[in-house]
Amino acid sequence: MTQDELKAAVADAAIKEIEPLLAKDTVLGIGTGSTANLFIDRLGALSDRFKGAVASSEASAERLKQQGIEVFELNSVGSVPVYIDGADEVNDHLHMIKGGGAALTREKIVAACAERFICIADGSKRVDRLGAFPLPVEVIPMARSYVARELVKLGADPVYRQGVVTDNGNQIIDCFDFMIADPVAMEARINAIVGVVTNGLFAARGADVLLLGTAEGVKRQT
Ligand code: ABF
Repeated sequence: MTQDELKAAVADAAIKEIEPLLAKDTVLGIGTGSTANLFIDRLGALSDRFKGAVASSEASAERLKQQGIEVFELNSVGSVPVYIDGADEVNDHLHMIKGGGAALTREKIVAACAERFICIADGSKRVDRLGAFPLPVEVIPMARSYVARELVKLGADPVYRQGVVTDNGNQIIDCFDFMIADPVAMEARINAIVGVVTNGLFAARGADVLLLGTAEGVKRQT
């Protein structure tokens, strides 16, 4: 199976996973990226069975609207029963690196609000140790050089992602060559650097369910 077929299979599995949660007042949390897009495209057929969605990016909000799904501001929503999103890497503890698409801060906010986080990913995202994928860090623009110097002290090789402005008006530094032994501790340590908005480690609040697309079928891990 191709990577795209594996992503489509997990999108199908995610629809089955969330169907029992759908009710007239349900507002779903929806992520960003190509796997999340496949999920959004399938969700359109169910649009009359739930209230709407909050999105982790402007791009996903637009795609949801195209599917006839109403998009709400997070501040106007009381609860988010489930958040469905992809990942760049995921380990056995369901800790993740996310943010390859630069949407990490909004993704982390929606994930924090959600009662349950369902990670949807093809098998290539599964790793024993996080860090082969460059860890994104969203920074306030004026703090970029300072934050980069602090990231070097933590062992990373930081590279400014040129030309990218996040939905929040900030910039992204990618941390290369950064094998992460303790994701929970490193997430907190990077977030404590002044000028960091957030980093792409999702470990303090990891996924609750992983739907992983493999050649043997979709594997479900909790
Ligand atoms: C989002 O999309 C991100 O956090 C992650 O960077 C990316 C995964 O993309 P894809 O599904 O296209 O592999 O979930």
